[in-house]
Amino acid sequence: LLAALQPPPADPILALGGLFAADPRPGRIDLGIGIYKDEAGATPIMRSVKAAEHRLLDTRTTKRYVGARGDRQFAAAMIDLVFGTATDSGRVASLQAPGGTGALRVLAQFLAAVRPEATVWLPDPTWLNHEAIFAAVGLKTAYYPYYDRERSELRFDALCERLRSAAPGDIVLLHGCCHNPSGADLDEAQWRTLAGLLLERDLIPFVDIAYQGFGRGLDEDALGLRILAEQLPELLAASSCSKNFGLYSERVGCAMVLARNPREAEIATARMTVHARTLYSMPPDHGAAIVRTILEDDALLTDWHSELEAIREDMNGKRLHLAKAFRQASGTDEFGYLAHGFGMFSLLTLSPAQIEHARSAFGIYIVEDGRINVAGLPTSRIDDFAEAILAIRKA
Ligand code: PLP
Ligand code: TYF
Repeated sequence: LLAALQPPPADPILALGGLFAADPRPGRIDLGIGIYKDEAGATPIMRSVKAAEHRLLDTRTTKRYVGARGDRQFAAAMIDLVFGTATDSGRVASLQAPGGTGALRVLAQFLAAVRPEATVWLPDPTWLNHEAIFAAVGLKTAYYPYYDRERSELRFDALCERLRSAAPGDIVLLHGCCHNPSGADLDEAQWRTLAGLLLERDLIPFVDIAYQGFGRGLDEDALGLRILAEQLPELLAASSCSKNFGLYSERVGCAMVLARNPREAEIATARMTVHARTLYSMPPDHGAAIVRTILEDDALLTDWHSELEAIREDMNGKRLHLAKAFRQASGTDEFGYLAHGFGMFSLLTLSPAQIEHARSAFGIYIVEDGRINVAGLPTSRIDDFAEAILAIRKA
């Protein structure tokens, strides 16, 4: 069974974390995995989350099974958080899932069962796991142009042109906001253009929204998804609470399907539970209970909003500082795009050798495609970082 087995290729983002942990240099900087970090490099539990946990500890009396749909009040609250008033909530099927990844996988499994011939179109570039998740359920994937690494900008015209050639009934995966890895998002006009194109070509959007609240704000970050929901008859969405609630390890997410009417939505939910049952039976309860407790309580909700706003402002402040530091050190505006990106990630145009050089000579850990987690960069190190990157590019 095992004698001929080769080790699988490593996930470059997770592997980088291992290298960082093994590096004894005190001043090293981890810009790898996407977790929010404060100035001290810590990822503390949010105040509102702690308060909700205390409340659960005091009031919960049982750990009975939650069922394959998970917590229905959580799933209903997530529809409001993600879709707002863009659609009648009765048209949305929703199921609590283990993280955004669990939601993606349940929806992929659902698609493989109902539309096995479809191609899933992914942005180039995208999160590495996307292709692997659809491949795991036997769906074909293809890429549409999304981001120009040389010019550090969106390729919206090329994106539209490629999607016009997709077959009717194909699926188009979109990042709801804070695109991973580029930080480049569509603006409102582009979302509207895209909605028209998807409608005209009979393509089904699949929105992965893993960073709601990290870009412009909770409602602002859902704007693209809501435009699609208003204009298209059907849509899939995978939402994650890992980042915006800081619940990474608890595995909280939600799989949602916008249907044409409540009857079809009920069927979609029932179909998703079949996939959940064979994948993991039922989702873990604790994290979703925390999220529900916060979303249903005015005081906790207000506190969570202000914590999220502080995180967002910190990241946006770092982006401005970073762009300014590069402008001062380089005398050009080549890095101005860093200030205009959203969420945690942006891409630097560096060769593999330069990325390796950053690690060995400066202790700066950058993902192999040049992705940096802006939140991993302490404000006190931003100027040094810009100078180090420019020195590496000159070497
Ligand atoms: N989708 C994207 C684009 C991501 O970057 C991530 C990573 O964190 C996820 C989905 C899944 O997040 P999780 O499964 O940790 O909730
Ligand atoms: O892109 C990131 O850094 C996050 C976290 O296999 C992550 O999405 C990275 C790799 C992975 C799982 C999660």
